[in-house]
Amino acid sequence: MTSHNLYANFQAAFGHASAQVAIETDDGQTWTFDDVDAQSAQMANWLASLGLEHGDRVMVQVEKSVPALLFYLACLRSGLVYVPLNTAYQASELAYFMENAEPGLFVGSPEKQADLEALTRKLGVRHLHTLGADGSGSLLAALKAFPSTQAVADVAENSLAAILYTSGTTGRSKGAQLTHRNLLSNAKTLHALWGWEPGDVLIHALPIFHVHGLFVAMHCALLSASKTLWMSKFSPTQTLAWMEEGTVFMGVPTLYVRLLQEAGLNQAASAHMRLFISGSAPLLPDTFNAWQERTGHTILERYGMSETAMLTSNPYRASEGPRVAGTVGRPLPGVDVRIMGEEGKVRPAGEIGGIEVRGPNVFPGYWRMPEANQKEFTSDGWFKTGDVGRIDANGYVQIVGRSKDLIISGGYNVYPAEVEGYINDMTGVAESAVIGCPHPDLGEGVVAVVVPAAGQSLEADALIQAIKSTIAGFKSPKKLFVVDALPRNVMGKVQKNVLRDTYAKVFTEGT
Ligand code: MLC
Ligand code: AMP
Repeated sequence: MTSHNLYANFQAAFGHASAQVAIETDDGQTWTFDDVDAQSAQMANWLASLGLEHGDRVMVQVEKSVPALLFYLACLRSGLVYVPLNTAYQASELAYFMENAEPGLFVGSPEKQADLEALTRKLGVRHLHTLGADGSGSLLAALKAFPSTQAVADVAENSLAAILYTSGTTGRSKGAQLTHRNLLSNAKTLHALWGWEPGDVLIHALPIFHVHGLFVAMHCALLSASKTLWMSKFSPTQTLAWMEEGTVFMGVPTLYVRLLQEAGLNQAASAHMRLFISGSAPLLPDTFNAWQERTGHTILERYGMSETAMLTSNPYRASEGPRVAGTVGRPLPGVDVRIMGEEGKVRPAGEIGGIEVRGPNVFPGYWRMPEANQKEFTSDGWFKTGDVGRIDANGYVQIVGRSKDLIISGGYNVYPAEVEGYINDMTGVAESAVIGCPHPDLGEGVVAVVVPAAGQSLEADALIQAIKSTIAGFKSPKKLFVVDALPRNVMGKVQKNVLRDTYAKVFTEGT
């Protein structure tokens, strides 16, 4: 019987390629598949020595590095629950995640050691270790005494592999629990659907604390024992240079927009590539068309989310149909997608409604949030994505909007209610509204509209700086307007659509 442990499935794929290069970094370091297995085993043995048990959470907020990836694999092979956090989160944002997930171990950046010591001590986190992008910190130093073989833990297929913090419509993030089965089923489906083969070479440009860079990209490469060209941080020139050797690239739309600004991007430069995949945010048809014109490649757009991993994909093989701009393709094999009307009836082809999903990829629910689970799943077991769309007569899903109040900036999710909460707490602020406006580089840019408290005056730039020093930079408003009052409807609700119209051109025309 094959193992339910996701890592054991990767390990099985390494067999024929064990001495080959698994990962090569932009500073020239390499790891073979044997190295990946041995070093993740060593980390797993160290984790066991800390007394961590199956199901314990391990929270990680570290810069992108190969050891950080190996540490994720070590958690999988130990049956521990990996909880990655965006490196942009500041101290004020961290406490909530620690309190909610109650990790047995927190791994952070060496530069933040002092703050983290205070926080973990206060919140009763048993172990704190550090891991720097350059290999510094206590984690790698602690490994030396441990053997580099380990028997991959047996897990039940519904054992948790990871918790990803997402959403927060009420101002607080929810931990999406993902099981080994969720991740393995999705990885196997994408691996087959997108035609992965051992000779493939992945160009890896995304961060590794989200579904896209960690699960979609890395799981496909590991399952096919393909080489990964590993960028510490997205660089258009490095990406272009690696296209000579690479075959698959995955990016959020902003990466494609930035690559299109490279004069060297053309058919010859991308001739070795087999597949360009986009997701995490809407790919504008203009970008899709410009890419096709410049490179001769048609970007494959797919759709997913933290709670469900991938849901739909445009076709890979021409025999399965065209890749259509402005659509996210058909439901993946084994995944059901339906469009639900407000009246509670499934909508026919072509009609717009809420996108709902069911399948082995769909998470079992949010960590310790029974009310949210009650609300976000239907009584017959479908998950409500919060996205609004239609399915056309050919079965292609088109996302036309979101019922959740969410901004996607450069592929990162920003929840207006959360940002408004921080702004409203600032001195001199009466209230605020945060919206997303079209942005040529980021897709949507964060804009805040703020009303001063009675008798107070506010200065936009100073307020932006104050917000930036409190919360992650990507959530901070790029533009802020001080106004006397927010527009409201007769019910007293802020009319965000009016604000979005008013400020629609702030990033494109600067008004
Ligand atoms: C960085 N900054 C951003 C930003 N990223 N601002 C808004 N939106 C963003 N996405 C700000 C920083 O705070 C900083 O501000 C300045 O930009 C420079 O920071 P940087 O780190 O040097 O930025 P850069 O390298 O240019 O990063 C841009 C980016 C990055 C697009 C490369 O954001 C990125 O890697 N995005 C990918 C996100 C991703 O992987 N999403 C997948 C989610 S999974 P200042 O003011 O201090 O200068 C998912 C499910 C699915 O959604 O379907 O896949
Ligand atoms: P996250 O919570 O970070 O996993 O973000 C998931 C959300 O990203 C989805 O609910 C969608 O709103 C959005 N998303 C992902 N892929 C696409 C896509 N290809 N087109 C439009 N939106 C997308």
